[in-house]
Amino acid sequence: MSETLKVSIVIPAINEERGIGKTIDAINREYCTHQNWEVEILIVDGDSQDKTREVATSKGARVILEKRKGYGRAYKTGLAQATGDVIVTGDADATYPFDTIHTYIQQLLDHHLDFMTTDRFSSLKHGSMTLQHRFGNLALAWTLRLLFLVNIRDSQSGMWIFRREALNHIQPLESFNDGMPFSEEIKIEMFTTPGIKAREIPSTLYTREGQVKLESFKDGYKNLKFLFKKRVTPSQKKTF
Ligand SMILES: Nc1nc2c(ncn2[C@@H]2O[C@H](COP(=O)(O)OP(=O)(O)OP(=O)(O)O)[C@@H](O)[C@H]2O)c(=O)[nH]1
Ligand SMILES: [Mg+2]
Repeated sequence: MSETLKVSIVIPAINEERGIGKTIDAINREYCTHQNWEVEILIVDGDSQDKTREVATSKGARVILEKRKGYGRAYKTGLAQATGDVIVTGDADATYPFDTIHTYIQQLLDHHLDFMTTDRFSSLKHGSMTLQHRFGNLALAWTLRLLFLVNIRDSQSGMWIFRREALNHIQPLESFNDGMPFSEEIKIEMFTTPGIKAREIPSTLYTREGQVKLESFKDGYKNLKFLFKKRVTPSQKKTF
């Protein structure tokens, strides 16, 4: 049998009782066990007022309570506690293809990659993204490409598959943005750090379960402002 690979699945969640169960159930644990991958599921809960924590625990996940607000804040806390050799992320709203992550992990291993981000636009499911969101995402991705010369189509995708070791070569986790810009920031860091092999892969997006947390205009503007600010801020990353 092949050597054990530890996989940590890190999922931020706030009031996602409608999507969290479906999200966790989609993971093909049978395949992982067959491959001798040991899977831990970490739910970083932002003090949900519904049954998110109970549902997550009943599905075998470990719940980390992070009361401080923010998508990025949740990831900073969750990633610091993830012990896997490989980390997989995604939302708790059943939009990301957790049913396919075993093939993504296999791809990371087979191609000796350090970081993969998923392009949701390759196969958007009907009704999964409003026209307004699509336009916003397009504008943000264009800005990121121009400012950082990183060739990715989907700068806001929340599903990444990467080696934990890569985190040791980018800027310290704590200096990342606490809000939604965390998503674009991790891609900029991974794609612009020499020595890190990063790739964007085709993926999909399903229709959301439960209430939207994103505030389109406010978050879109914050993400845009963040890109310009980061462009002129000196990097804090270590080199290989
Ligand atoms: N712990 C924690 N999780 C959060 C917070 N804000 C958002 N999340 C979670 O982070 C994930 C991303 O948030 P979403 O509201 O789905 O944002 P989005 O995917 O850009 O927008 P949608 O198109 O509505 O899905 C979801 O699983 C949320 O529950 C927060 O402040 N704390
Ligand atoms: Mg979402």
